[in-house]
Amino acid sequence: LSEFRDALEGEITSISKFLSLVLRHQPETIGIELDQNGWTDVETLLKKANSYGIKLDNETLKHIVETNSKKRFAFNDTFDRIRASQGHSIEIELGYTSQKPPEILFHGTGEKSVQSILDTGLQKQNRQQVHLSADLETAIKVGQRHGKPFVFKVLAEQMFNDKFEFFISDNGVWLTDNVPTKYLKQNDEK
Ligand code: HQG
Repeated sequence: LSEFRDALEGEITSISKFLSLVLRHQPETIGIELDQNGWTDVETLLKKANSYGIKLDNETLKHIVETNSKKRFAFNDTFDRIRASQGHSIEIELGYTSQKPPEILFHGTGEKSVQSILDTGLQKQNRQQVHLSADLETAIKVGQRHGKPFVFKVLAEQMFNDKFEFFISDNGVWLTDNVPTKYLKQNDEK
């Protein structure tokens, strides 16, 4: 049975990637629109997806929202709208309230970016914010997406005391606009 399970899991993963594409980056590829807070109508999303040959129904969508490993997507209270909880490249207002972060947060990147980050600090690049995590393991995983991983410690509490704003997304990712070099430490540095 394991091969059927693997096949199903593969399908779920590709639908999840499709949802990341249209809910974070390019809704226009299937002709949907996100409102200013990133929400879109579930029925329209399903209809448009189907019209582009993506087989997706309400039940599967609910399954993905509930079981997605990083809880990337969220429904509104009435389950008729959906959005990505973070990770957007298009400009939207997520509406999270500013919060005091833990003393230290982590950011995983690829070794090839380290020098540039030391030169200019962490920049949001194509996304709307810099993404940070409260735990080291997550940062290592994120870094692995960019080649040989490298983890920076971010002196988050110190930044907060210096009036930088921090937000935590519904799925537990810490967000901030940028991190100047003076708040960065290599993970093994004291
Ligand atoms: C790097 C995933 C050179 C930065 C993850 C990163 C995350 C610089 C890359 C979420 C730089 C941008 C975001 C500078 C930053 N010079 N490189 N000054 N400043 N960078 O994908 O943080 O699975 O936009 O280190 O789990 O890797 O999609 O950001 O390597 O939460 O849900 O520029 O995406 O979530 O890459 O990942 P990304 P990220 P999902």
